[in-house]
Amino acid sequence: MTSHSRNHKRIGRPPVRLGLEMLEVRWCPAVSVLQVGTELSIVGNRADNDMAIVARVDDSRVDDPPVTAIQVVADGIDFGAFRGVTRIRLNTGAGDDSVRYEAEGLTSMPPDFQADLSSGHDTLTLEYRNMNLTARHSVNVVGGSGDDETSINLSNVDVNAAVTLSLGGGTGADEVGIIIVGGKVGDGATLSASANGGGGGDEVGIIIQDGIVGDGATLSASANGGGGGDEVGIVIIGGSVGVGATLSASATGDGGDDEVGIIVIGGSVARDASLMLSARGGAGHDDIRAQVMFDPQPEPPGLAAMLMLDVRGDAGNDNIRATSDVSFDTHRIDGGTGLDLAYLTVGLLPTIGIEETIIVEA
Ligand SMILES: [Ca+2]
Ligand SMILES: [Ca+2]
Ligand SMILES: [Ca+2]
Repeated sequence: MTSHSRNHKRIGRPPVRLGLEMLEVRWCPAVSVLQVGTELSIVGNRADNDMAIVARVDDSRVDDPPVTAIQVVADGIDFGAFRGVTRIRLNTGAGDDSVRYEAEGLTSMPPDFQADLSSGHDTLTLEYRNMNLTARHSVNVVGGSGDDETSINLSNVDVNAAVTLSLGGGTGADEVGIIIVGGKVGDGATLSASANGGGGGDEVGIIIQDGIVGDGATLSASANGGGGGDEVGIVIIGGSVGVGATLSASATGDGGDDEVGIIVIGGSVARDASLMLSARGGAGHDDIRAQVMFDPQPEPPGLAAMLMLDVRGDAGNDNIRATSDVSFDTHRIDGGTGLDLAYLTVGLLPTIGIEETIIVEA
């Protein structure tokens, strides 16, 4: 290329101007909160996120019927109130996250709740207070990997609908708990509560205190330790099972050497009602306890109701002890394979105090 043509090109090119452009100020919180239609999505990042989600009656407005507002505060930032939400989807992302969810005094149905706590050692507590659940409602929590603590408390909730609670710890040593105090399952309604530890040595528990299962209603509680050596327990204290109603409780250790227990203390079971209790060790050397202590007043359960007790050690060398102050219509005590030791003590008529003891060595 000649020097002439180079000069020619330089002349024809427009001058380049360099300059600085102002960057807009961007607000980048670690947690994103977005409502699309009736779904509220809350997503954390890789850091340890701290979230508080509160559902309560929106008292900033006068509505008839009153409207529910979901207030979200995450990592110290107030994201404001969201209305018209029928479902909350939460993913906390990696990191050791802490989430507290409260639904209090609502006059309409709270949003369904789905949470994935992802990796990290996470904590999630859910509390429902002073409200009626009058339609379908579901809570589904997955702890993901890490040692997670998840719990739901249905204190003082009057349940009149089809409600499904499912809490899963995932891998890691988790604590998973469902507590129902004074909950009522209305006539013909259904409450299904399931707590699963997943892999790892978990503590899994369901407590039902003074629960009322209405006529024809169903309350089923299932606690499962999953793989690993777990502590799994279901405790039912007081309460009543109405005419034609069903209360079923199933505690399973699953794989690993587990401690499994079911305890029933007091309460009443009406005629044509069913009480079904199941405790299983699953594979591994398990320690299994089933204890039933009814208050025989005003009517000893078992005389007019269907009572079933199913205790199994499954594979492994298990230690089983089942005691009851009432007789069961069907009871199965089965050590399964392995060298098991099983004791069954049943007071056929507790007022007279006759007892029958069966020792099974397999
Ligand atoms: Ca996170
Ligand atoms: Ca986790
Ligand atoms: Ca686990």
